[in-house]
Amino acid sequence: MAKIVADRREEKIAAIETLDSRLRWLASWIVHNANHIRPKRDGLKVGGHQASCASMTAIMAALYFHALRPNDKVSVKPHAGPLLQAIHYLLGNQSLEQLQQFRALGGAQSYPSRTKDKIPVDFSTGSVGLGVAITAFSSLVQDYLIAHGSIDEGNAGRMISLMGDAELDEGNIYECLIEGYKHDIRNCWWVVDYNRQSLDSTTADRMFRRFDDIFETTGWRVITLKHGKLQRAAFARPGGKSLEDWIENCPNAEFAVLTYQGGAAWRARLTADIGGKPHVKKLLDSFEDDGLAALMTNLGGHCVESLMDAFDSADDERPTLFIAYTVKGYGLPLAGHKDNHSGMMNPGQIDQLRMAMGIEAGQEWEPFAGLGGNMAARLKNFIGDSVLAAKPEEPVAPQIHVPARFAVPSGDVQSTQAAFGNVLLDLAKSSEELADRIVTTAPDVTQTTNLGGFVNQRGLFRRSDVADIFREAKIPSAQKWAAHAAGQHIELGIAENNFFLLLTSLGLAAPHFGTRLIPVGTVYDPFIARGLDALNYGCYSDARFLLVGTPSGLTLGPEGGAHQSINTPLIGMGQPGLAYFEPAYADEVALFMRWAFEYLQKPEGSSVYLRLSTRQVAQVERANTDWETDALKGGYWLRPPTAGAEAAIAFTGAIAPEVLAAYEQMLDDIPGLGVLNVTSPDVLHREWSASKAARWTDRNAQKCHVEDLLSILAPDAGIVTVIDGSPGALSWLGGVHGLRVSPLGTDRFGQTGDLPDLYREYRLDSAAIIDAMAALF
Ligand SMILES: Cc1ncc(C[n+]2csc(CCOP(=O)(O)OP(=O)(O)O)c2C)c(N)n1
Ligand SMILES: [Mg+2]
Repeated sequence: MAKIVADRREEKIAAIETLDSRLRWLASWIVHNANHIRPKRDGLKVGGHQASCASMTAIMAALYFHALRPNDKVSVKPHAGPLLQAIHYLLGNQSLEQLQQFRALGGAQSYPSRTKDKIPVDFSTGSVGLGVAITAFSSLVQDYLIAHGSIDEGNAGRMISLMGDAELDEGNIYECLIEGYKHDIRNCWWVVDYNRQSLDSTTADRMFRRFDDIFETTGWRVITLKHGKLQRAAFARPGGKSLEDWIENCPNAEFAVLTYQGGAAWRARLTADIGGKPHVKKLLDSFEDDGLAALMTNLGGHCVESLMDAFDSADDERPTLFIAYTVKGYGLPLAGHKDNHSGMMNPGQIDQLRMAMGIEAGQEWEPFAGLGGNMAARLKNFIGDSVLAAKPEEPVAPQIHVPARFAVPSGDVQSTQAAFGNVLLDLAKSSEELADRIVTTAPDVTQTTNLGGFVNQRGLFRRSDVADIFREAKIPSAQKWAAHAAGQHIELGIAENNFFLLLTSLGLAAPHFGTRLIPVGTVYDPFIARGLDALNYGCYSDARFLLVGTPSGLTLGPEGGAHQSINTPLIGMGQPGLAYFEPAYADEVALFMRWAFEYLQKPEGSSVYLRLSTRQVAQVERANTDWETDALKGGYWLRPPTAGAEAAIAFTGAIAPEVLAAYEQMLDDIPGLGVLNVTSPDVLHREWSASKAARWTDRNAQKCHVEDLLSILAPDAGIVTVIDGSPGALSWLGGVHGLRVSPLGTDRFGQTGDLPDLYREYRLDSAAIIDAMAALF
């Protein structure tokens, strides 16, 4: 019995080793084809990373064809994209055409992409570090869903990152470790392709071993795979200890140089350094040059058996870091060269590799070429029987009902931030399913962004209960801060990267886990910039969430220049996958939130960003709800102009009172003057530019809201635009019908002050609006 099991394991190792080299070939060939065979029209290098792929073939073969469980999700380092493509090609999930079009329009993407690739991609990658940390947050989301009864504990998958070692330089990794420790994350693996090379060069030796400490400190188990079984066998032989010690002390750069130079160089160097020690010469002499090179590069990350053993040994839920020593470019003539990151084999070198693989010319794309009929058939079966082959497609989670209207928070004078908190509070008190699916989060700004009401109702989330010590001590506080498994607010420390990655993970719960969550995250508006790449990453992954940037702008007054956001409207406009709205009034907040909860569930929808303010603004009387349709399209006439009017003020957000005051003062002089409330510079501009593009594409020409809105004005009318933010967010309005514009807004750093002073200084007050209008005429 034991023998049969052992034989099966031997067979499995042999199959995975064959896959290992097959993946090395296919990834090399995909890149080679794109660069050297596919005709080029622009003379540009296509690129691709043969060395980064070769570094990781055994790791990926052992993970996907041995360790993977049905519910595991894997994030693949960007530069190993071709390997993931090759794996799915072998499985029959990827077409030859896609591989031949690698890095071409419509073909396999350079880096794994959830939205653009035809193969299943669990996590997009590209911006190093983010694709790693996302797995930790997804394991937290999985725990949330387990605690809330949506996933059976027994069905928990592992969230796995296959990462490059240079990703360990990204600060977001450590922010994530700290947060992960606080939340006691589990079922998370990071496997480091520890080739000790980044893009520029070899990495510093001084960090050696420090990573163990850092990860262990934050609750991770660290498993280091330094040596393959060939090396371990050699170390056990006479003289082996000296060899082991030599490797242990060899600096990264020198190891890389010798790897590149090959067997003879290894021999010369080892002989010089340790040849005089007992038995070493005999040990070295027992290997031919090629054999010696193979021995010296037989690191743990290239040894299928060691990898399988390591993966098997982590058979619990503890987060685990595998440091798998590798050689960048392993098995290729590029191995070890410090410039190999974007280095590529030339046609002669790829030919040699092909011949070494036993693949005949013309058979390069044949998945199992050169293996012989029996072996090919067995390998095909082996792949077909794998867990990966049986993985179902991502689920499509049902949509969650959104009530037809949200009640408008009452109050004649309100801020949009308070209104946001009150709408959420109403929901929290309701029995709507929507309310149960909302998950709120904030990077240590829960209370100051008005999430507190929701949190008091719904509780903080922790896998195990955490008491509210202040409450138990009967110290008065408006906040209930107890945490439990049913809680719906995930509190984060101040780290905006973590915040956006958590929003991303929550926003992918539907496709990842089959349960839709409605994430709502609040952040101080200026600090969106701190997590901007992670926000972009979330949007690129098509994660769906409601982002609330608040408070914003100079309107923050005494908080001063370090907290007053200026260019976030441009971020809102420029960011694909994120619809930006900036309401002025509480009823707009209720309208946009309701719309957002629906829109972020739609297949063709996106995430939504609300830019809010703490400024108390007198609310306007509404005669009816007619304004709502236009408000959702990006703008409505708050004070409609008369036909042929000579002027209008177009504004966004919290400076509404200054705008209305200026309007009152100018109305006598400018009869028919209009006030346009631009609720979304983003949606308005996007639709305008799409409608212009439509005439050149095959899409049906769209009707354009901003053209409609402005067409009522006289052909030579003037517009004053005003926003508490970059004036460029609105000044483009003049281009729609060629109207003259006088743009107001902030394009200098803010400073402390009260609102009258600041609005005067930065020309956001009604006097400035009137001056700007006068300048137009
Ligand atoms: C945020 C970010 N900065 C820079 C780059 C450019 N870049 C791509 S790969 C790389 C180094 C990768 O080294 P490593 O992670 O060790 O990967 P490997 O050696 O396995 O190729 C850099 C700097 C990037 N993709 N993302
Ligand atoms: Mg590296």
